Amino acid sequence: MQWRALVLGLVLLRLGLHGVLWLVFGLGPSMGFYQRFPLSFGFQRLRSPDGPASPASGPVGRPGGLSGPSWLQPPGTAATQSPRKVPRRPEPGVCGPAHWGYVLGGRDRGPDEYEKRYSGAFPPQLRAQMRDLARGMFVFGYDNYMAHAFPQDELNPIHCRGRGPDRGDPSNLNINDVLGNYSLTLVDALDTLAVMGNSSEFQKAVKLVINTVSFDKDSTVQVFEATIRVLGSLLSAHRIITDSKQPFGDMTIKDYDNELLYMAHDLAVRLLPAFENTKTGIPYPRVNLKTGVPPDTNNETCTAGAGSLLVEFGILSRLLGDSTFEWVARRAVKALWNLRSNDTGLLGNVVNIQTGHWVGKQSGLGAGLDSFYEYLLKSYILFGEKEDLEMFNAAYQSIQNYLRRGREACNEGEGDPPLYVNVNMFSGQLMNTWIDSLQAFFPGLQVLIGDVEDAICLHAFYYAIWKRYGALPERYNWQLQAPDVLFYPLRPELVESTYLLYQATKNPFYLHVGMDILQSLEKYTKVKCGYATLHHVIDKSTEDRMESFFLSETCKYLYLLFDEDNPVHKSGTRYMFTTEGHIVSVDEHLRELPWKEFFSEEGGQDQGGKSVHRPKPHELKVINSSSNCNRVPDERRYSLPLKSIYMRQIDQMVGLI
Ligand code: DMJ
Repeated sequence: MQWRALVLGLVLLRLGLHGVLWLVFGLGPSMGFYQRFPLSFGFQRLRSPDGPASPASGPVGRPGGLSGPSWLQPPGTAATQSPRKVPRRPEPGVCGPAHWGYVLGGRDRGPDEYEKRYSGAFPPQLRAQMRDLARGMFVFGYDNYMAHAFPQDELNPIHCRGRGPDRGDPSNLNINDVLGNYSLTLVDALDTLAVMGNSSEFQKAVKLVINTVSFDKDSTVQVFEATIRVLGSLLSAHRIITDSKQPFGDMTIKDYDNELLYMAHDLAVRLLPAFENTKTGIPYPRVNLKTGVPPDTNNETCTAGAGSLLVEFGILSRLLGDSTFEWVARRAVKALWNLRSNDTGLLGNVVNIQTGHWVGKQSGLGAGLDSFYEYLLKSYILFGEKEDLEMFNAAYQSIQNYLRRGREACNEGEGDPPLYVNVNMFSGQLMNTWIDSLQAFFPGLQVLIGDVEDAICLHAFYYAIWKRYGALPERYNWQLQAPDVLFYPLRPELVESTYLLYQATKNPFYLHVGMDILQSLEKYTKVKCGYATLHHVIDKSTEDRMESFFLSETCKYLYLLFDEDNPVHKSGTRYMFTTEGHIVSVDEHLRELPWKEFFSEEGGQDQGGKSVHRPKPHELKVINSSSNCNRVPDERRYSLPLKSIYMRQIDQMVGLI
């Protein structure tokens, strides 16, 4: 009797909890804004095709009796179907409205209702309002940084103060990896000023950077962070200044003499010691900008940190006509690539740069690996080197084979909707049941390769989490359906994917998503002098930190989402975003090698056909370079694949989470 009472009590408790969630988070009938745009976010436990869900404890992939979400099961099991071949294109007639009528089951909604709900539902006035809100968000953060923090690296938005490296505690890597005492936030924000068309502030900021920022600092920074946030921004701003077409308004600088390019070169040279004395060619994770690799340094690096330098280093090399930078970055990518598992084709997340031994065997899409994949594709887009695309395609296929769980198609078939999980790189076995917020960049990457249907699915999953908390927790446990790590440092990844999906689909749904994100940022993170990191996505407590990527990425993508006529996505121009959201125009000039060949380990030939000795890692020295950056770029449109999507696909997807 007691036992039965306990079970009954638990059932009632659970029903009560669902009721509370239903009321508090609006997971049931829509209210307010969502009366016009109703989405139902049923956070019900996912069920396997043949029975109720059960906890994911116990060995995964046990033959027979598998239970719980199919995400727990290895790919290729009956429940999950065989690994997905990519890119998957919907077959005509299969994904059409008639089929969805079946998939949606009881929810009998005709096409008209979906048309009404999602199409034309975002009036131009509202869009302009949201664009202005995004610009205002940037301006508030930027102005406060300039007033209270510059020339320090970051703004502490709650106490209205500046923040620099933590000299008192060198082990505080969370701060010291990023803050180099080089006015990080100002540097990182340069091209956002241009994208927003603010030429006077852009010109002022560039002059400030030229006149006040120096890299001759006793700062030990992470090579990756310095590259994507500082080097990338300098190069992007340099290209904006020297662009003969000036699409953003007059962003030229009087008497500009390539100073930003020289600064980029200076910084890159200071990062080069990371590539010396490494047996594998994989760089050390950190360098001191004055003294090189610290004697007590760590030999372990994450894959993304070591393998996502090619875009910035490649641009620098090609602008300078000096292959050194691209060569070291490319060698690092290849070294990592050669260490992938023979069986799965996957890479781990942490590697020893001397032994090539994988210290972290977790393979996933988030922290430690995210931008590694991103830069394989983006390097190809920018430089046109076939080998980059080949590596990307192979990596993408392995991701589909081993990381992607759930049913093959987003909107049809048996099983749970798709999700990308973290697995052991050698066995493909599930390693944990969380995903991290960094992974939310992946749908954006999928848009770039035209796998839009899958991107829509995955994006909807992340958006559903955002809806629940008004932010993305750093880690979310999909089995427990609760955050594992609770902070949200104003990251851009979901906005980035939202923007790219909007560009690909032009579906107003993504404008609604953007509006939702803007509104929660305003509501939960705006403080006295800027926008603050959310310490806890549930109780909404804040931390006194505004990371530089908030201005360089989060605000930029939000603004671009609503700024329909921005030159970034207008025809006649073509831009790509670096992993830090810096814009780079894609043009033939960057596809030309100013040197003849350089990809062999031994050496290559210069333009005159003379053979060139390729330095070994320990021989690397600063190589003088001459600038050829004033060539007029040959603009050609880089177009995202434009595909229209079906409205109910979204509705069904979010309803399933
Ligand atoms: C940024 O610095 C970049 O987007 C990077 O690739 C990942 N992390 C942050 C933002 O979350």
